[in-house]
Amino acid sequence: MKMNNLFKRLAVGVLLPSLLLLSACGSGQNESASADGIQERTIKAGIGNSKMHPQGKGMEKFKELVEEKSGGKMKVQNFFDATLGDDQKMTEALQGGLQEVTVPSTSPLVGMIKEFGIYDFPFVFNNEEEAYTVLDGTVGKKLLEKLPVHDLVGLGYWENGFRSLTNSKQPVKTAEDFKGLKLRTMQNEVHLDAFSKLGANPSPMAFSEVFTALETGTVDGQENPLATIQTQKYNEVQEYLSLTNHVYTPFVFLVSKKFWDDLSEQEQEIMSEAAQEAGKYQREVNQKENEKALKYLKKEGMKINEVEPEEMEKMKKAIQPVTDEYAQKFGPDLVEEMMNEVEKVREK
Ligand code: TK8
Repeated sequence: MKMNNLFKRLAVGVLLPSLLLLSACGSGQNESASADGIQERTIKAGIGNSKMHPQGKGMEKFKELVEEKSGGKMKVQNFFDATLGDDQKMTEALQGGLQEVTVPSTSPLVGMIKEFGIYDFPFVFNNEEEAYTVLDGTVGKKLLEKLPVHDLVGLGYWENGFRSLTNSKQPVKTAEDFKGLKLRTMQNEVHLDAFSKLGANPSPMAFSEVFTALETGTVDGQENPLATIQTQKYNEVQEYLSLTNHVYTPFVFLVSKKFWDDLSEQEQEIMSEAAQEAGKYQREVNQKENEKALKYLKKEGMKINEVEPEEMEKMKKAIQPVTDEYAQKFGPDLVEEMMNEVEKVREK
């Protein structure tokens, strides 16, 4: 009894006020709000790709912009190469308030928000402009609005981009060439089912495990945009690069909602503007670096092939049942809205 009372008093007298004090301070800052509404803060940001990848360059731009706009009060600490964990793990760290920012591919987030899977339908976008129209338009916004109930805030889309296939066995020129290939895919059911439909043996795997899996032959191949193939040095363990461009992957800029809710309006604006400005820059860099990467990979001796449009059409047909099935699951109206947006760009 006595202990109990003592504990209660301690709780009310010491623990409670210090807890209140802690939550008033929020995470990562040590000064109270100043006249301009900006406090000293440290923002821990992590991504899966390297500092040299366009995504890394985007993060460095974000850091520069936040620090500049906050007069040096808000600091961004960038962590690259999945040192804080892979996309799913970092997203969970944001939800728990242990990390402030991450920019994952949307694909591994489908376990949380299934509708993100509409971006995983192969051969939907023909070029970046079509993708930007959907992502920056009403469809893209609707999906970002699904984040806050999961303790996340989405500040827009960056670009991972069009994915192509590498493997150690053979050039992939036709739908038949996928048969029997052991492929790493992202942790995403649309990708898994689509590659299965083509006759490949796909297995889902976190990004940071891919190089070793390719090197040891656990899988024969993987698919990613060219800048990733270059910066992850997949060319050292893969002989063939087939320019399939089979699907476009966006990155989504995520902030921990716990952290976000603690920010002043001014601070939220700084984060939001910086994420968008850096995103614009990142998309430009990405397009340029993907072009450069193709030349680099050729020079490094990868055997590169294109895929004829009729063969692409056959691949698309083969996986149509998968797309149809998931369109039902994700919401036919949403899929229709996306396709209408794409059509509008095509008609221009
Ligand atoms: C990086 C990943 C990567 C993605 C993948 O964290 O997993 O293959 O393309 O860019 O998001």
